[in-house]
Amino acid sequence: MSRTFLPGGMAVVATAILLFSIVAGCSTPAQDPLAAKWRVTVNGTTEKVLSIKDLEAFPAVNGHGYCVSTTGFRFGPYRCKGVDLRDIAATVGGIHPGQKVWVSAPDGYLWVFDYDQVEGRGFITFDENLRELPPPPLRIILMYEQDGKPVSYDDGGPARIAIISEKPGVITEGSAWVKWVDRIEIRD
Ligand SMILES: Nc1nc2c(c(=O)[nH]1)N[C@H]1C(S)=C(S)[C@@H](COP(=O)(O)O)O[C@H]1N2
Ligand SMILES: [Mo]
Repeated sequence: MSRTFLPGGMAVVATAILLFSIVAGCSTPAQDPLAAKWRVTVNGTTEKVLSIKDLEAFPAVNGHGYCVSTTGFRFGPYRCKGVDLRDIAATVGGIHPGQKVWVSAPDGYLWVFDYDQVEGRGFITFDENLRELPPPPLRIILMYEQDGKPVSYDDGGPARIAIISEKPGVITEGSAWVKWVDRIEIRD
């Protein structure tokens, strides 16, 4: 490389500006390029399209999330922040007894929650040793922050399903933690 694109001094300044914008500008979910483009379509009796900014305007729910894959690999524990699925459903007519919520992602993955689960009941839970635990009250959230940071793409961000509890150490099945959520449907 005998010739550079920018004179040395300008390259240093450009790098400094770039680094500054990464540190200062892109740390909140809505400003992250992936998060800025992300939308979820919510379908019930009406339809709404929500952005991360829209999610941030809902009442925020915080809790402990911890899941395990079918192969026994554990993800977490995490501090999870997001929006209760019931609050999201409420914007398109709500969810009523007997209905189900279909949550899907661009890779074709789909998970269905029944009404009881949306109310936080009927999940199988485990303790740290993967022994089944009487399930405490749980909440399903569409999580946009994990451990105080935007959810990374690798972790299923910008928005992923998390099943959370008030106290830590409650493990749920990873298959329900839909990554890269882009569609939520309330169905009979
Ligand atoms: N969109 C999407 N979400 C998904 C999956 C998937 O394949 N696609 N796999 C699920 C399963 S089975 C598990 S155990 C957890 C963690 O899966 P990972 O090991 O692929 O991260 O994510 C869940 N969410
Ligand atoms: Mo899994």
